[in-house]
Amino acid sequence: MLEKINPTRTNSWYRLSDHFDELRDRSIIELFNDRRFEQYSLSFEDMLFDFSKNLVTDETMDLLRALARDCQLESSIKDMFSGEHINETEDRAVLHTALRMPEGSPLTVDGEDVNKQIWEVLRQMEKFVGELTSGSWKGYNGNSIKTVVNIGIGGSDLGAVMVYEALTPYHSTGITCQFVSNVDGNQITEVLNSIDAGETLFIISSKSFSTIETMTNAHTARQWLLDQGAGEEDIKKHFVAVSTNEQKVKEFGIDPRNMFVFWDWVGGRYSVPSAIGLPVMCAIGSENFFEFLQGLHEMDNHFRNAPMEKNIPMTMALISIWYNNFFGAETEAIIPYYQYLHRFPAYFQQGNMESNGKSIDRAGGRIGYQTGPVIWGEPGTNGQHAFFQLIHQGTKLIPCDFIGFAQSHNETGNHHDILMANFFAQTEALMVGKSREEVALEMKIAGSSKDEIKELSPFKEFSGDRPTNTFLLKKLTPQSLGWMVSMYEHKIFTQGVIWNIYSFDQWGVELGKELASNILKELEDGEPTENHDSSTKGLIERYKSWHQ
Ligand code: G6Q
Repeated sequence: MLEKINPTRTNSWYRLSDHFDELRDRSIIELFNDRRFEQYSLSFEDMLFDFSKNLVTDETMDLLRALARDCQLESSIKDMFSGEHINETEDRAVLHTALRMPEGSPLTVDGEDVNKQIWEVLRQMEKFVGELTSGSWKGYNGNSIKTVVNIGIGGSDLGAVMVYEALTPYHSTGITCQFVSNVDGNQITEVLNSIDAGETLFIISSKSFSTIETMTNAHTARQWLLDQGAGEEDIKKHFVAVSTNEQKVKEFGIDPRNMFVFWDWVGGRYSVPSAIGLPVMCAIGSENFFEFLQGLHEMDNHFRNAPMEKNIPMTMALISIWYNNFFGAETEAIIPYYQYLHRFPAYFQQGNMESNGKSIDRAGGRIGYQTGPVIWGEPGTNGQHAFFQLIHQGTKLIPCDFIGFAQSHNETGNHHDILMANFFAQTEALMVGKSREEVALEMKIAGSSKDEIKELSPFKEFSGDRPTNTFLLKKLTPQSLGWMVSMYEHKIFTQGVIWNIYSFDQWGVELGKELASNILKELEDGEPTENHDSSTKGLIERYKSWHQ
């Protein structure tokens, strides 16, 4: 069981507070010497993690590692990997790491060999994808399947979308996927308008098989298929389910043989390596999917076994705690310089904010310090022409992760060099800034008058000292994507342990699932709206009068 230690009451925290007072007014650039890059970067396979552009010294890192030790990080890692019920508020193990263990590595949890169960499902998925891609799986009119539509939301959508998009260059089976998540009927309408019923297979992805958005979309898709000319007996040819709830899957009319199971110890936002990844496997094939699992597993091993000084997820977590809890940084940006990773920030927005957006500690008390930051981001270079202004010159401190690749899947002239030139230039500029004197000199050379220089130079000055992490990888592959996903997952875990919170429940999401149901009844029955504050009542009444 995870210990219940208030991090702010540890010796290392007190020492970090003193150390912060000493370091806060120094600049990152003055910490640089010839060896800083070497000393403040770590390598893992074909990935380089450079954290030298942060306001940290050896003492900072030592104290942060001491904090992790004081908070029992090492025993917590053992507890997670061995299947202890560390998700205590739901009394569940947390075993997404088991999902990517190689076949034949037995792991017994609650009396079951989970590795055997996992690989049975992976092989079932492989067989199914083989039937789709060979054309032996036929739709109601005898055609083979060309399009897969995944219907799911949150953890049953975001991971699959992110990996599907990220691995676009590995789409190799001839099957394309579409994703429907929102209960907003506009989304499913557009998707249904774009597909051919006889060549489409719907995957209904829902751990509970009772989420209103998913079930509403699933029923709409089912009715649409019937309206296109399929019969009830054809439903099984066009619908499969990914779920933990066999009873509800049967009630929907899906043949349980076409159900791909996962387990209560797989959290939604950690579930893409499970059967939730089925749409991904449909597009990239089983070999590539297994390579993705292998990458995840390799980083799991690194996290579990590498010493703290060399441990990438731990180092990321500790640096982030430094800014979050001592400098008061409220947000962190993830900025991939690779278009295929355009959903990566959104994926880890959920991963991080749903896991560590908590204000009650593991002892049930209200927390008096900051926990999870707001996570956001967009791909570079687009972000540069949008929100980078605030990162460079705003009043807020925003630590950023920059992710880039040495090799592109589409070199396309010199596009990739231009992209990467921006990538390197931005982290350098964020750290170094531009002084008033440099601005004045530049303006002078450009022919500006003394008055113009005096008037405009304050606006053109950049304070610098804006911290960044850089992740430079050789190439985006299923394996290297696996490294990155696991790396961020374990960063989140490490922080949750130190912040003394439960990272694997999500009561805020559960609340959302309940709230709308009462109002839905009021919207549908036409009765006067009662039992609300005047704002909510006023809004509902106006909606009803306009929604005739
Ligand atoms: C993820 C959350 C949440 C969940 C969705 C969908 O960790 O629990 O995003 O995945 O609410 O839930 P179902 O899979 O049960 O439909």
